[in-house]
Amino acid sequence: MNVDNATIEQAAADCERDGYCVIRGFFPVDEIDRIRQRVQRYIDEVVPTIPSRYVMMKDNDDLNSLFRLEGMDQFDSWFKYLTVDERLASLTRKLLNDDFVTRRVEMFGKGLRVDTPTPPHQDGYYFMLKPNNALTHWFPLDRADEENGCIRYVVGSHKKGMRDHEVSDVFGFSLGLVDYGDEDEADCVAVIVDPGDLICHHSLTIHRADGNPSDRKRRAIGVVHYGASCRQDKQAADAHSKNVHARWAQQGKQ
Ligand SMILES: O=C(O)CCC(=O)C(=O)O
Repeated sequence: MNVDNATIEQAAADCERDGYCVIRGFFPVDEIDRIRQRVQRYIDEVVPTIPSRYVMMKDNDDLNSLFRLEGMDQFDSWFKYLTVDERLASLTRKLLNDDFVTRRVEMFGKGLRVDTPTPPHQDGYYFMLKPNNALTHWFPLDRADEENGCIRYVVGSHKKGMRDHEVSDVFGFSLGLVDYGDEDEADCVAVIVDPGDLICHHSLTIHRADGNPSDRKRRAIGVVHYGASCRQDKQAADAHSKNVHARWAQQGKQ
């Protein structure tokens, strides 16, 4: 679909109020089919050729446990179209109230009966930007609902600033909120989406997801954009990334 102004305005109002927005039927279903095919090709042909830190599996011998493909646009130029796509770009500029630079395209997966949760976190904590103005587009390749680990947002949390995070023991998610509690959970809503739908969330919005005890996959693509006016503490961000990967390597995870 072309994104018309009314849709963009509504998305911006929702995102400003809640910290996230959902646009139903944003992508034609045949486009999602093509992306699924390219993800499969990526797994078959690209994954064997790239460093393991860009391919995260809970168990390296079990493809069903694959939960993250990082930097897909870096290793397969086909995915770059998502970083310049004018439908997403016009939405991003409006929601960030700024021009943008793309951080990366990634896949978030939850395989069948892989009951690993996504800890509550704010993306901005590890983006290390000033001001903290970034946006993630998250869209499902499979229906995502309460049974297979859909994303859950703490409504309005983007207005309450950055919270403290600590090292998370969930492999692949380096940090989680220190003090996520009942009050947060009371404001937390499960966002059920079908292939074609698009979610956008701000880098200060607290979000989490349950594991996937079901017999259905839950795969999604994430495209992260930073506001062009933000400055990143690159040294701190690189040091954090290095530490995290060293820790996972020590645990035999990479
Ligand atoms: O897909 C997930 O479970 C996590 C996604 C996420 O944390 C994000 O897009 O920032």
